[in-house]
Amino acid sequence: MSNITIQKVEAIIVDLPTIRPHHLSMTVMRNQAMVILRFFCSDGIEGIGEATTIGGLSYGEESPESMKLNFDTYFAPLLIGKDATNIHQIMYVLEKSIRGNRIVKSAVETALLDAQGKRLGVSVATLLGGANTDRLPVLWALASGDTGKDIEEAQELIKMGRHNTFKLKIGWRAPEISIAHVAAIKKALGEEIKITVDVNQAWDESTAKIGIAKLQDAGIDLIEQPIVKDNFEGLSRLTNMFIVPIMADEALNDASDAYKLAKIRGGDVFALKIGKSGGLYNVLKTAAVAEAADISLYGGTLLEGTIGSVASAHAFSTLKNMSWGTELFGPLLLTDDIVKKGIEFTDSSMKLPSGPGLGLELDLDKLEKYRRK
Ligand code: MUC
Ligand code: MG
Repeated sequence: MSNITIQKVEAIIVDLPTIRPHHLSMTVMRNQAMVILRFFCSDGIEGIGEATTIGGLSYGEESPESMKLNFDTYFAPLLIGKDATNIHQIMYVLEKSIRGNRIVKSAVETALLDAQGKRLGVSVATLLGGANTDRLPVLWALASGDTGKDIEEAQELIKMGRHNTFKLKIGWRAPEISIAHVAAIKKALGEEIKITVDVNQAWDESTAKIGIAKLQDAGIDLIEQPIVKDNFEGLSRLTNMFIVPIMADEALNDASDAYKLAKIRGGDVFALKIGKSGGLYNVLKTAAVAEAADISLYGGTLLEGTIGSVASAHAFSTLKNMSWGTELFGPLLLTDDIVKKGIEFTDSSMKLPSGPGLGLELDLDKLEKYRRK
């Protein structure tokens, strides 16, 4: 046991504006609320983490407000005075004492890894065993709610070289309207541009059978979570029925879900997210189950800002094959940032920051500016 302890912790809700409304099947996001964790350790090192979800309580069971309240009330007393260098020991205590709250657990583990990396002078990816790559492919989600605007947005981004793959968020309109929207975008962008579709659980299984057949005919590359998350057998039936790959997102939280889905082939691809899994080590366990079952990997997001996206990128960078790339574009959806130097997005990919820990520095003025009063 080291004598380096966690002395003080803080959870700050920040609200950042988005560049445009972002339409999902269950909500329209007009700004993003993130809970930023700051851990101050007895050796003078600070670790930072981020707990972010989508649209209050409309996407998952944790909201920004519940995450801050639960952190302050239940997590903080378990963290103060603990050995800051023993991350597994702290996470085991949290696992035993606190049910669920996976997004907060992920942010806690991120802050501990950031501090430990800074302490040892190595990156979070190095702490996880080493990065396999320092660049990860990043797609962009078209979700303005308007077909013409989505096409213009995509064409501009292709011209800039920022993205060459697009994910379309559908399911909030009637299936025939959604499918016509997807087909029009695919046709306008052409063969070389990959298009994936996220239905975010909006269809029942029989609607999904008809809808996916049409999306497959339109040349769509990947279909994400077409049906309700609990219908594992349905996901398995759809996976067996179609050539176009089906991806499990909301159905899959941790390695135990991954195991249950893998056993029945509920998905050709798994969307990994540190928030869903409850941390970086856990997301790698989920990935290990997928790899064992020959299920492909995709680096997902809960539309985190820079801290959460970089934490995800450190974990994803250690995997040997992220064959479907990532969607770590969250920071690009925001008009501003709360870190000094953000992520570099070029060539349809992002670069992993190179400094110790996450490789990020908080901008305290911006943190104050966007802090919820
Ligand atoms: C989801 O379900 O994948 C990720 C990108 C995006 O636009 O929404 C999220 C959530
Ligand atoms: Mg999804």
